[in-house]
Amino acid sequence: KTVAVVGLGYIGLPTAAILATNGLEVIGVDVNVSTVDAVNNGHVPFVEPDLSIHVAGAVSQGRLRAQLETPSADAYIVAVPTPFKADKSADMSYIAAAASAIAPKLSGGELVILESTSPPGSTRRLAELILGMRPDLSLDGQSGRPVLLVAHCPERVLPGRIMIELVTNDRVVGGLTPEAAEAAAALYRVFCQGEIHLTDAATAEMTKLVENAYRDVNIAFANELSVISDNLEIDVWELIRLANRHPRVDILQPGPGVGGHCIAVDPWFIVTADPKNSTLIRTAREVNDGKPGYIVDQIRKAVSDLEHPVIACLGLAFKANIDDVRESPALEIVRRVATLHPDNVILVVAPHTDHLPEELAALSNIRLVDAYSAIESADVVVLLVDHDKFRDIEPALLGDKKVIDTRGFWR
Ligand code: SAJ
Repeated sequence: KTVAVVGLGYIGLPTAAILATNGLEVIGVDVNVSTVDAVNNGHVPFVEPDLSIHVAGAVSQGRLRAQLETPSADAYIVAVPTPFKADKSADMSYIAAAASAIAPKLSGGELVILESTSPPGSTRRLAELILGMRPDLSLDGQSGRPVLLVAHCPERVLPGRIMIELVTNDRVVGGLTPEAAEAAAALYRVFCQGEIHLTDAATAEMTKLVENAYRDVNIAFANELSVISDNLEIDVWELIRLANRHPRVDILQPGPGVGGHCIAVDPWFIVTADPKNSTLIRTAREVNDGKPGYIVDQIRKAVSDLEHPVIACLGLAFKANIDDVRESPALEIVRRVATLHPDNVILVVAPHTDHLPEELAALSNIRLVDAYSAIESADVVVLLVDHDKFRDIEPALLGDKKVIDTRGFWR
């Protein structure tokens, strides 16, 4: 059996590697030449624990190779990005491009799985795009036309733990037909030790979106509490710790906002699908998106009575212990502070990377330094990301500097 994995990003590459190390012949497809070259040399173009060893092993065994062209295969896993556009609707162009590349390669009987997190109806749309180009095929063998099996199997792995969670998490597999769901489940059973739950494609799409919206709503609750607590001069961390002693209360942690390519994006796909009825989900998004602005305002107040203040910002990534800055509230805060205070020096500490991301590199008042020199030179210290590496910083080092601690490290 040959599997083509279309899109070798944070999800596609781990999935390709794990299928290959479990004995399948896997061809990875990506539009990016440097990604294709890296994979063929056994390298991983981003940071993810244990992934390199899987990729290097699979490539050296000859079971995984990457190329620009979509090949003929028995199964296709589409793991391309579904970013949102300015109007918060999903950009389906990468899925459409994958459909166009797959369609001419089919001869009937193949399985096409959409893994990308997608708005409700996307799996059917993918099938319609392919069948539009291949009217000789059908989803159910109607009029004797060969079958195309189409299913949705959303990824649910946590960045930083992808290689473990790929194996241990349950999977939800939704088919456009029951046969498609069965076929997709059989493929995931090759490496997945969790339970595989079969359903229809639209329910599988919604399941994934709902998981992330659930988390977003809960983080919004914590973020709203932190603003209320500041206003009432209550320590929100102590408040949450105490409330969580109740057997049925489990409040999450506030922070500078919600980032990443999933939780900050997916709830919008629900809102766009039914704007009238998704008040809570939309409001949670707005609460979380409002948090960076609130922190920027706190920084503005802290520097207002200082002359030429130096501001240290600890952390850039969207969450702890990774280098990923996609939709990162920390990055957004640094960018806004540097732009608002062009005459002030902003010292940025990003322990998981050695360079500033593009969005910041152009701003001349930002310098990338280590945590200790940043704190030493700063008048205002802003803790943005709960990296383990920052946990060792003794509160005594902060002296009488002004501190904005968005993660409750130095209470
Ligand atoms: N955050 C808080 N407070 C918290 C927890 C998180 O402010 O108490 C923030 C983080 O700092 C970060 C954001 O939320 O900015 C999201 O981080 P996360 O660790 O909650 O989640 P992701 O985005 O890394 O991964 C999520 C996971 N979804 C759920 O837990 C429901 C993961 O399982 C999904 O596979 C992933 O989204 C995805 O790809 O959709």
